Amino acid sequence: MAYELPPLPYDYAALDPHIDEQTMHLHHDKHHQTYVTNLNGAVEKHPELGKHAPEDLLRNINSIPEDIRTVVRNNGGGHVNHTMFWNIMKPKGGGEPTGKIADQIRRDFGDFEAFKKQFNETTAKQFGSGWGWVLWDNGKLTIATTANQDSPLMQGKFPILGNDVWEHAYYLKYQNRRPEYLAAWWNVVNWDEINKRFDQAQK
Ligand code: MN3
Repeated sequence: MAYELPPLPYDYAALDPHIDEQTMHLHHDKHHQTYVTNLNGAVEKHPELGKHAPEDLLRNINSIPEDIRTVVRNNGGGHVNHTMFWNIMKPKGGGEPTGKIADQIRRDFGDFEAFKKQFNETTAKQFGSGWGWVLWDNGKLTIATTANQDSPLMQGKFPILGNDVWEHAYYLKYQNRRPEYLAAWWNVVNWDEINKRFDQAQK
């Protein structure tokens, strides 16, 4: 198999009470696994693609053979988005941003509260399934959403962080209350990992 489901970097119950154990099991073991399985199925038809990092498949989505392009877009996107997602969270996370990303947030948004408010409001409004993003875009941080599993990498933008607003990410605990999930999510963000991604974005 070209691609593999990475293990969750902490226990399934570790993000409780903000994200419950059952949601983490279904989300990681079922949803993420399905994206990996479907991506592998597509790449089997063009095995030469399987030696590339999944991020590179997305960056070059327009050169993926047409017969598998949509499958790679949806499932390669799902794989890359979720791999990032598990890593930018941690138990006992949250708090104020630290390091270089804290400075950049101040520069581009004034303060953390204003940044969070803009992210939460923008992401709450994403119609249907998708993601809210903080992107590194031409030397500044911007906030955006994408539908489905579309990755900002397909538009040449680097995702510094993203939150999953598919209902599978929050419905068991929060039902239709997406804004409540968005507000709680900041309690589990991993600023160390987000700083690593910020460094990577600038390379
Ligand atoms: Mn998801």
